[in-house]
Amino acid sequence: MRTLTVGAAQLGPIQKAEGRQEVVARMIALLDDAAAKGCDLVVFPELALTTFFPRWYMTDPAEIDTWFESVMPNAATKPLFDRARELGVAISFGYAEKTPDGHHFNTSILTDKAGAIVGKYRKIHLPGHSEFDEKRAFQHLEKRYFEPGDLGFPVWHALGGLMGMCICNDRRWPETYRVMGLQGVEMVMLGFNTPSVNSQKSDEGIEDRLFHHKLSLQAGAYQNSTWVIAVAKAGDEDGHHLMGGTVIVDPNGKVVAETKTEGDELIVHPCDLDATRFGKETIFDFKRHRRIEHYGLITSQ
Ligand code: CDT
Repeated sequence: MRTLTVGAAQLGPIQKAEGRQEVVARMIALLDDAAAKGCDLVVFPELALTTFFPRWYMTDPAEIDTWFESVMPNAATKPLFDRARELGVAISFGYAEKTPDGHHFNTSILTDKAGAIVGKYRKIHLPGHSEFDEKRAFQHLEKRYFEPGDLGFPVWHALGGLMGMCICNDRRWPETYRVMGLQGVEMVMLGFNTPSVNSQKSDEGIEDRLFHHKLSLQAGAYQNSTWVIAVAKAGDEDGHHLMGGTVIVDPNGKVVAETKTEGDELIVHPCDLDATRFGKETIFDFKRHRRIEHYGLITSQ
């Protein structure tokens, strides 16, 4: 057994006016709870430090940049890194990244138990639109504020396993899991901010949204025989509701832990990374069973 005890640390809503320091204090409280429960790793949501700002239409580059971090860790997040190091707990969380040469990404990182960043992923599948869309019930401007990630879908030897990351909308694409699966991934960590209604289809509500969310995660986990840790930012942000549904999915595709609320809430599960072996060596032994001569269309268009 290679057991990694994982905490999926759901965050409740973060209002537009809420500062990063307040949010980091909430993250530290979840981290403390996770450490007391024996966690090796705590996973936080996408854009964990702020409200889901891509719902707001902005034109002033200086205003837009207030939502981005140009250094990580920085003054606001240092207390989180310091506490993680003191506790000997690895962390993963998402934030808006501005690079030294001015590129903007929706990013997540993984640290080791000493608080050093050992992995970085930049969101590849950016949903939504880039200009104000009056036809939508609310805006989802990720294509305006972020560039598609430029790092691919790497996996990292960390915490005694092979770890991968993706972010929110990436979880709906089978290619996301398969590219990591082909590298032998044993645990995929992801955060999400998912509005509980479809801005272009008012009759698609929270029940359907939760269904598609779990369907994607469970299929990705099963078809690649990997753990999937999916962590929400949930609840009502300035009148805009985000669904919950933080889950831990085992390599058999089963949900083994799930949050019950839309607030700050920790769920914990001891994840045996060796439980990925059976699927990888039998039905999803890619080397033996895949027929890549028939898959060309997937990458040619
Ligand atoms: N954050 C994020 O990627 N949210 C999307 C909403 C899609 S609607 C434009 C998601 O796939 O959950």
